This record gives sequence, structure tokens and C-alpha cells, in this order.
Amino acid sequence: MANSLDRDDAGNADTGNAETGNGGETQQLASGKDQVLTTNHGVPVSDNQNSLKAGDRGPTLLEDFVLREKIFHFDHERIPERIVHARGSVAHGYFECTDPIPDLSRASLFAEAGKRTPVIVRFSTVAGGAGSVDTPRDVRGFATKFYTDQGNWDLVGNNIPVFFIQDAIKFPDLIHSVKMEADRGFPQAASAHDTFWDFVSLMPETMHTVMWAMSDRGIPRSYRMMQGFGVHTFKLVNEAGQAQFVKFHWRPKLGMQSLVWDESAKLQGADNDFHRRDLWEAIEAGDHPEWELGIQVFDQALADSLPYDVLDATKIIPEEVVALRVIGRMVLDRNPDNHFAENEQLAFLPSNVVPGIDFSDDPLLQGRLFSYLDTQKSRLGTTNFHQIPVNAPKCPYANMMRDGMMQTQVPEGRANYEPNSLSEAGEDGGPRASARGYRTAPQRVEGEKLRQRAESFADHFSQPRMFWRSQTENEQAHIASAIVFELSKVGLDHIRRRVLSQLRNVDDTLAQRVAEGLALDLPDAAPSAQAATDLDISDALSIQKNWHATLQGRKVGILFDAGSDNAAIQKLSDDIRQAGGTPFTIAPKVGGLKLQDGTLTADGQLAGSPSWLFDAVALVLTTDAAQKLAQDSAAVGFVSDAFAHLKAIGHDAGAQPLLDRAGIKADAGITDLAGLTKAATQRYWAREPQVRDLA
Ligand code: HDD
Repeated sequence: MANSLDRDDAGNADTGNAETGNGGETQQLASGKDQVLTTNHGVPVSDNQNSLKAGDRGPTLLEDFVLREKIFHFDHERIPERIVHARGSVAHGYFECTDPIPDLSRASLFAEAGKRTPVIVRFSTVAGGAGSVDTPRDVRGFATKFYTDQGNWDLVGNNIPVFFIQDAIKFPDLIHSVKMEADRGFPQAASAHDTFWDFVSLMPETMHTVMWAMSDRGIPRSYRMMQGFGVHTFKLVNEAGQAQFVKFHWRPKLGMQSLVWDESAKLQGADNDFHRRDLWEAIEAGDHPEWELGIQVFDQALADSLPYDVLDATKIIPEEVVALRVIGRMVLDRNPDNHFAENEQLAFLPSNVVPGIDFSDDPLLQGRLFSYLDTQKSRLGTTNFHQIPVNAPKCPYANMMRDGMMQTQVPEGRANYEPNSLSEAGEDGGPRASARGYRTAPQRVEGEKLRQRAESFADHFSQPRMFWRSQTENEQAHIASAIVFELSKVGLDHIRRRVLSQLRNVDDTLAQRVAEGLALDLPDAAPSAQAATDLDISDALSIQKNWHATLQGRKVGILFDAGSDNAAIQKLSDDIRQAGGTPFTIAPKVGGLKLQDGTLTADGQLAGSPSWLFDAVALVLTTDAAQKLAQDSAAVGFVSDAFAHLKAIGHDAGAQPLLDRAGIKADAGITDLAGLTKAATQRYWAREPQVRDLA
């Protein structure tokens, strides 16, 4: 395809090979060097600086088609943002099957070891708008489109394995309550407000997901350090049509890591794009994010033996009950070329499944199957949204669906209905259904038509209690503090009290801690449909119990100033790189500074590079520089925040005056420069009681 217009200096086009119009290839937007600027209709433009006027100071003429087209197009550049998950970041990559499962599923992407399937992944926050921030407390979307050779499979999941509600009919209420409040338009990207907690307090089924969202899972350090979950129970179906239940899990190669709350709040000012930038920079640097795909496979008999319903999306099946089998890995190795084309226009549909993967009767999933197809028409404007390159399958597709707004395809012949016998006359009869096509797994269904929640969905508290009991002490403190913080932003007293009464059903000590944190009396427990039982603790639910002590994917900020030891900075930077981390140098001034040995240009200026941006920090300073910086609140804050955020601090002897001013007390995370690469693989949870009052 000729995808660029060759023009001579006079703007004459060489259209020699460019086929356009019926049956030909569509002309693409020209790219590359030496292109002539044209209108959208291909007319060369001679002046892109001045509109057409009557006299050089006169009024602009209506006939200026160049101006009108440019402004017209600009006026319409935005499309409706997603009603939820508006803010997201995408990356391309591949899924590689490592442990084929033809016995379980006839999905071709799981057929052979080593088989690679292209993917695009979109990570997102839920509540904020497209231009909001990356680090609020929120659930994160983790949506993967697999461009398989049997069509697109979209696994549209989250970083939390459960959901707030059990039935899709509650989704609009949930989302209305969490988004900015309807009259005032705030708060943006935050659940800490009346309407969300009002909904939560009245809907005890939210309690499990609330516990996860209030835990450190709600403030991930990086998209690369989050788990992902398909959430619902799905089915795998093999060649013989036999179906088994399945739950899908993504496990990050870097392990799980989270921010601490104060850090995540401050990051919202320091870098709105903290997660987007992290993903982009890692891929640009060739440090390709990777996850394992694990499955939990189980049959009806196991499902029947569990004390909860596998069709209830507010429940997990602990890995200790059904082990995870890793069947593949996903690598993200390419950043998008264009944010609008590949992110804004990207459309996920849980209804996109391929042969070998099927739905369960989870009522939340069933509702989603309608909602996503529907929303794309409103967001992308046309039923032909599947033709947008990022949404189109990479395998051939053919059917009798025709026309519609923004149709870009030009089907040939008259076979736009089926069956037809046109081929008997030598014409192309078009595509036909195949026995190898998608077949729904047979399932006997019977029952009365009714609007009723199954009894087996009634236990809203045992699993949140299991989650709470499975956390470390620090993690429990974080949950209690997070709920205190959120409820402190709730203005209506009766809502706070009702949340407390629901929390009593989860765990009395949690409710007590939250009540104390708010200086409220503990109300009676709310009436509950089913009292909680003590399920076994699941260590897999804790981030801290599963910490990967590695510098990979972590960033170390190195503060220096005039006169610092350049050799020490270079050695430290090399050590950090060797260990898989990223060094970032910071100085009060970004131009080249004269050091003991040579000059060094910092990567970032101190006021714009607070320690919140890094996983650990180093101070390489002369005593004079440290004394001067001890008078600078940005420098003192750099150190005291690193300490308060439980990070490793490596320093040379000269840095002592700054450490003293910041009130740093020695502990396992405070080290000389040589010890920093090891120390920086951790957060220092034991320090936490020193730096804040644990609720
Ligand atoms: Fe949803 C977007 C995940 C329940 C309706 N959802 C959306 C995205 C993710 C999820 C990751 C962003 C996709 C993207 O990046 O473009 N949603 C979930 C999960 C759910 C869930 C894990 C429960 C297990 N969602 C859910 C329900 C409904 C919706 C019950 C409606 C009945 N979700 C939508 C939506 C969105 C969406 C309104 C907004 C934009 C879009 O679909 O394409 O249709």
C-alpha cells in the first residue's frame, strides 16, 4: 500500500501506485520526512500560519476552507471518556503458552508450548476522569486483549479478585456513588466521600472488595507490580465439549509492591502520570514488564463443596484451596505510537471469547456481556468500532454485517445474506458458518422467572474476615488507617456509624480501631443475613508475606551538590543498574555542577524530584553542601519523607548534617553507600510505629 503521498516541491502528488476508492486500499495519513502539509482532502496547503483575510488587518473570509476544516476538526477531537476506567495506560506485547492445556480447552492460544499471541493491555484507575491522577486509592483495571488466530479474547479484569456487587443491576448505583458527587462535581478520583460510603454501608456485599481497596492493593507502586484477576468464574471447554470452571490470575514477575498512603497522596501532586510514566519508561529502557498467567481449574463437585458460591463475584477461591497452575507468560515490549488511536479508541468486551473459553452464570458477568458492547457505540460512535485498527482481529474475519456509520470496508459482490446459492452461478457466495466455530458448552437450565438473590450469595462477611486475618500487622494497620481516613472525609455522621456497624460483622477489633481513630463510640453490629465464620487464613492474600527482595523495577534517587564525590555517584549508579534498578541523580541545580572530580548534570532538580518518586534514596554530599541543604525545606523534606515512607537511605559521611536536621534515627534501612543496593530492595515496616500513630 502506498501510505504516503509523494509530492514535488510544487505540491503535485505522484498518485501512481496509490489505489483509492472502491475495492482498492484506503489512503493512510502520510507520515515520515519531507511530507507536504495538506488538508484532509489532500489539497496541499501553502500557509499554515495565517487565515485568509480581506486585507492584512481585515476580517477573515468564510471561504477559508483551510481554516474552517482545521478548526472544525479540532472542535471535535474528543470522544466521550469511558464512564468508568477513564484514565488508563496501554502497552503492546505477547502472550506465550508455556504449559499447553488441550485436555482442558480447545482455545488455540493454549494449544502448544512456545506459541505466541499478540496482546494489548490497558491498566486503569476506576473513578477518576481521563485527565486525573494515577495514584489515588482505587481498584485498578487490568484488561488484556489477546489477538488470537481464532479471534479476539478480552480478559477484562482488575487488580483485585473480587467485586463490590453481586448483580450487574447494581453497577450504575455503585458507580454513581463513587464518582464525583452529582451536585458539586468533586471529589475527583476518590472514594473518600459521603455517597460512596453511604452505598457501602447499605450494601454489605461490598465489604469484601472494600477491604481489598482499603488495603495496600488500592495504592500499587507500579502497574508492573500488581496482580491481575479475571474475577469471575469462567469455563474452559475442550474439543469433546467437556467444561470445567476456571479463574484466571496474572502474577507479576517483579512481585507485588505498593506505596504508603502519604506517599501516594503526595505523588498526586508530584507526578500525575506516575504509573503511566513508569510503564512507558520501563518499556523504552527494554525492561519489559512480565506476568505469569495462572489458572485455578475446578469442577462442579469441588464448587459444591465450598462454603460459598463460585458464581458470586464477591468471593475468591483461595490458592490454598485450589492451587494455581501457570500456563503461560505475558511480556509487554512495545509502547503505543498514539495515545488516542490505541488507548482512547481501544474497546474491550468481556463478550469477546474464543472457542474453548466460555462464561459462567455469574449474574455480574452476565450483565457485563451486554454493557461493554453497548458502551462502545456511545463512545466510539458506530457499530463499526471493530474496524479501528487496535480493535480489529489480527485473523481474517468475514460475515454479512454491512454498512453503518464510518464503514471503511468495501465488500465486493452481492452475497450479503445467507444462505445463498450464488456460488452455483460462479459468483462468490461469501462466508459460511463452520462446525469448528464457537460452540457454547451445553448446560441444563431450568427455574422460575424471578428477581431473587440466591441464598448461597448471602454470606458477606466470612471472606472479608479471612482477608483481614491473612494480613500482617502492618497491613492491618494500613487497612484500619485507610478506613479512618476515608470516613474522616465523610460528612454525614449516620453514614460513618453505619459503616462501623458493618465492620463489626467483619472483625470487632478492626471496627474498634476505626472507631477509636475517629473518636466515635462503637455502635451495635448491623443485622446480617448470615454471620461470618472463620475461614482458614490465606498467606497468598498478603503483599508483605510475598515480598520479592529485588531492586528490579525499583528506582533510587541520588542527591548530590557542588563538590560531591563523582566517583562515588558513578559507582553507586553502576551497582544499582547491575542489580536491575534505575539510578536517578538529583541536585539543587540541573545545569552541570562542579564535583570533586569532574562535572555532573543532574537528571532532575531537587524541588521537582521529591523522594516520593523513588523507592530508596542516596545522599552524596560534602559537609558544607549538607549544612547548606539543611536550610532548604525541599532537601530536608527529601530525607524526612524518605524516612517516613519507610525507604532505605544510603549516605556518605558528609551528609550527616542533613540527616540530623531531618531527624533521622539509625535503623536497618539507614546505611552507608556500599550497603544501599541491598537495603533498597525493602521497605522498613518495623520503622512505621516511629513515624506515625498506627490506628
Ligand atoms: Fe467494567 C470498563 C473491569 C464490572 C461496565 N471494566 C471496564 C474496564 C475494566 C473493567 C478493566 C476498563 C476497560 C478498558 O481499559 O477499556 N468491570 C470490570 C470488572 C468488573 C466490572 C473486573 C467485575 C468483575 N463493568 C462491570 C459491570 C458493568 C461494567 C457489572 C455493567 C453492568 N465497565 C463497564 C463499562 C466500561 C467498563 C461501562 C466503561 C468503558 C468500557 O466499558 O469500555 O461498560
